[in-house]
Amino acid sequence: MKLNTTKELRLMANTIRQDVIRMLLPAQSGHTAGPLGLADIFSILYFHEMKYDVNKPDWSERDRFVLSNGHVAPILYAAMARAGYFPIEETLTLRKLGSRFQGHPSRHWIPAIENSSGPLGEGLAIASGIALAGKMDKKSWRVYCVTSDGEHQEGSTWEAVMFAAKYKLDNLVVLCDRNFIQIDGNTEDIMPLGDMAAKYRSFGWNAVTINGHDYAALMKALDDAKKMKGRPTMIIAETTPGKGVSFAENKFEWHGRAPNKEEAEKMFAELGEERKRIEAEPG
Ligand SMILES: Cc1ncc(C[n+]2csc(CCOP(=O)(O)OP(=O)(O)O)c2C)c(N)n1
Ligand SMILES: [Mg+2]
Repeated sequence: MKLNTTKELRLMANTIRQDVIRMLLPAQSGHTAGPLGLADIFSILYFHEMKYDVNKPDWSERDRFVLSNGHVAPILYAAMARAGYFPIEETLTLRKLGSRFQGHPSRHWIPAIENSSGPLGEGLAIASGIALAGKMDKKSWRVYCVTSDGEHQEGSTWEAVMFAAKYKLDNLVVLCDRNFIQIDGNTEDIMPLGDMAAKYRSFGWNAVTINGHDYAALMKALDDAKKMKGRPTMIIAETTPGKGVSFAENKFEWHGRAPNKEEAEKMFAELGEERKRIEAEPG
């Protein structure tokens, strides 16, 4: 499903943010900050950018989407449900015994999920391998990968960075959720990552740093990536963890906890207000 305007995409981001809260509440465990921070990126990827067919999840010409930081699963489930892969109601079984919507995504149970994830630091290697296969087969589909800043503290990520540059994987575009938090603190306190785009450039990538909630900037960076020849693209998307909920924004404490009933009500209220503001804007 394609959405034509930024307003529609922003409303979709608001919808999937609310879906995330709806999933986390009955689960009473899971991650809040990352999924809320990534909602705008997922709205653009699933409703503007990527080529796929929900009725043919294994369509050979689909763009491949690799989620590396699997703990943000609720935002992936919400976007895929709203795209039409499965009913949104089923995602409310998040983290329940027997549900296919576990805390981290599994490719065995859910259509169109290319990679199971959860162990961090694997996705970029998986995405690079898929991109190389696409090149060897002379395919026109592209590989989209979402990764996190915390994952860049792992050596395996940098092995994949070298690999993708060596094989000139210009069919690969990676978005890094640069939210400056990880499980137990701020990234720059725990293991500083510094200027990530500069690091990527020095490894031979095309790399830009943008505001990960700026629709025009995200769309331009994705378009530029398509025009880039001979280099993979890294979009360092600076996001606000917990985006949309004032008391959760920029707090690493919300990395891995679910809202209780009272907190969820406040979250719905704030997101509901934001929805009204977006709806009131000119088309
Ligand atoms: C290999 C591995 N080590 C540790 C973990 C535990 N873990 C889960 S999320 C996380 C924080 C990673 O940072 P980031 O992805 O930036 O988190 P966020 O921004 O979503 O808070 C850690 C250490 C894991 N899932 N995999
Ligand atoms: Mg982070």
